Amino acid sequence: MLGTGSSIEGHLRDHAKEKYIGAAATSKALGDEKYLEVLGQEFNAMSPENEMKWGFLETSKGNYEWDNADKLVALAEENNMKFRGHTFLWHKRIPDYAMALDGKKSELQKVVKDHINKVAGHFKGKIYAWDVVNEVLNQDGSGNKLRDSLFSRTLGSGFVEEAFHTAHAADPNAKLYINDYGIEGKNKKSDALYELVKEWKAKGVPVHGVGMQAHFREGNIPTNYQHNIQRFSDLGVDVAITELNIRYKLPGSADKKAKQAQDYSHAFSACMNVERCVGVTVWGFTDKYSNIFDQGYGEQELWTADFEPKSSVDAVEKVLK
Ligand code: 9MR
Repeated sequence: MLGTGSSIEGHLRDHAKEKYIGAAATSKALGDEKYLEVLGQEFNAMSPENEMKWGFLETSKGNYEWDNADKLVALAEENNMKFRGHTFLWHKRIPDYAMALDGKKSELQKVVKDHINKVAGHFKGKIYAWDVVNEVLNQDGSGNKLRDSLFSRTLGSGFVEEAFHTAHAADPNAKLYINDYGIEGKNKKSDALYELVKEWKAKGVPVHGVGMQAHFREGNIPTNYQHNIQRFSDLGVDVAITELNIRYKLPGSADKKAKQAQDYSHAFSACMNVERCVGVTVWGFTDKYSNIFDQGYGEQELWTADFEPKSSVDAVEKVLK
């Protein structure tokens, strides 16, 4: 059938000039040759889909298993790709022993600091950027602007700044990001983040970038996306699109696929048009290994489950060119 496939010549990464094009990779697919081929050929940056999350690394108290994360870092090096570390602190995937420190401030403070030092130290020199904190904002910018979590409850709102200081001391060359979802457009949540970043910059907190996840339902790209990226970059930080994918309601159709390509194009353009938007990472690149968290929706990646490039790949290529 015509119209669903791609006609690209060359590879996406060849067209990414000043900006990188990345993909989240999963260690589950490391035995899949076709997966490795497309990943290395098309992308020049990588994020670990799960392998650097706290609970995945520290499998029992004090016992860090680096193997899967190390394999991804080595693969990125082989393919000359930048690496985005994801993530030191998230309210999910926290080891049980740390979860049990709810309410115990000084103990949790020490454990968090040790964790950041250990992980940043292990990968020191290999990481282009770290998502220091992930999804710490609340939805409406109320109160101290942070979501209720083990960290905010027990350590207070200063935990974010402290995490940035710790990470910066541990790996001074890595760019340090705050990463979140729902901040792609201008809204209460992104307004709250804007105020926080401004405050942190004024205080000398080493925050270097804002990561906008960008898990979109088709037809839901905010109209003020580029403008919003621009206003953050005007604060003197880099911006990255960190987890892009565009899902539609299944089953797919030619129309949905065409609209998906338009949406991918729109999202990439929003970044390409802003100088300090440094790159776009897609969260998975093939529907074969794709995390679906929205029931009934899917086919959200650039390549099909059979590694056929979709027309979205053409659309992205045009924007990169
Ligand atoms: O894609 C990831 C999935 O495989 C994991 O089960 C899940 C929980 O660890 O995390 C997913 O990745 C999330 C990312 O770390 C943060 N933003 C939302 C992503 C998609 O749910």
